Amino acid sequence: MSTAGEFKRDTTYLDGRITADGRDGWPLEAGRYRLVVARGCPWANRTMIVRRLLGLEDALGMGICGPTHDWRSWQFDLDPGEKDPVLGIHWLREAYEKAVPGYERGVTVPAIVDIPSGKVVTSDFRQITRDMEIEWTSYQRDGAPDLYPDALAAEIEEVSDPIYREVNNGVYRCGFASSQRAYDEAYRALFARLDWLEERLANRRYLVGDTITEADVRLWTTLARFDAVYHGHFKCNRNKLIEMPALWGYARDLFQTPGFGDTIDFVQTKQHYYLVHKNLNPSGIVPDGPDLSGWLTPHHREELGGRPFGDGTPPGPPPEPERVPLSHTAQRHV
Ligand SMILES: N[C@@H](CCC(=O)N[C@@H](CS)C(=O)NCC(=O)O)C(=O)O
Repeated sequence: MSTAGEFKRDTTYLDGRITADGRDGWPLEAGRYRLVVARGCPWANRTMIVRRLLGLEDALGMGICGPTHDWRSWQFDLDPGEKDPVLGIHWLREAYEKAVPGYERGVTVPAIVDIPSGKVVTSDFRQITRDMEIEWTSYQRDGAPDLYPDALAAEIEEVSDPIYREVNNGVYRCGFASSQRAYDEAYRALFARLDWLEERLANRRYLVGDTITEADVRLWTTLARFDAVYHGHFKCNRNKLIEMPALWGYARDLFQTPGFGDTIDFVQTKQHYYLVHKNLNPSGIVPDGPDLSGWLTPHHREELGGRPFGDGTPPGPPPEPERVPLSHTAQRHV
């Protein structure tokens, strides 16, 4: 049963799949597809992290939209001439409309576009990371970790499911509730789940098993935005992430792990939320805080053991064009 005023997420996607055997009409091929993201978006952030951890940067290029969108769509307004240099388009909507003429649903990131035809193949963020893990294996780097070990699959989903409802989507349910009751319910569920996570992570380094898995990627992109955006903008303000010692240590540990923190642009993230949601922030003022220097402080989580990459190794630095400017990172406050 739903509560009046509850936020309802549109979860319809273009759902083509790029597979090694091409059974869905989209055969795996290096250089053929482009991942389209925006730095602010937590769902796109998952795909950026998995691409980095698996070392798919050369095989699957990435286009980065600017931080804001209007009713038309996201746009490539950060690129020279305000066009994605590979797709040659300004509005992401153009790629959705190539795929489905007269496309009327949400134009969302992340999306993967087939470069030769200019059509969006998929906007299904859950399947995108799974397919990077199971279909893109021939292009993964040496030392790529197994982010979804078969033996842990059931536990990954069991843990991720309530985290999705109450935390990842829970912060949106707080922010976009249009009745007090819907907000109260979302807020209670969010902090109850964060308390549960605080306990779970007190004695274990990662969410499932003793290595980084897809479950950590999914949770982390929300934690990374918590104090900068959700605490104020979405009224998730019982406390800040930095006031929950285990969760804050866990979030910092991953932030400092190559492939996670190096995908985060705090400036664009704040611009995205505070500028796009005019109903929540009519003045369009983007807050200056919070102080980000804490993200770089020692977390001591190594003392819990764990093997971040299992039998694999950490990825190298991001390709030069994808590096976040220092003034948009936690270094800004150091
Ligand atoms: N739509 C997907 C997730 C992707 C998503 O919501 N992306 C947001 C940015 S964080 C977006 O592109 N919004 C643009 C829009 O809805 O017009 C879902 O809810 O399952």
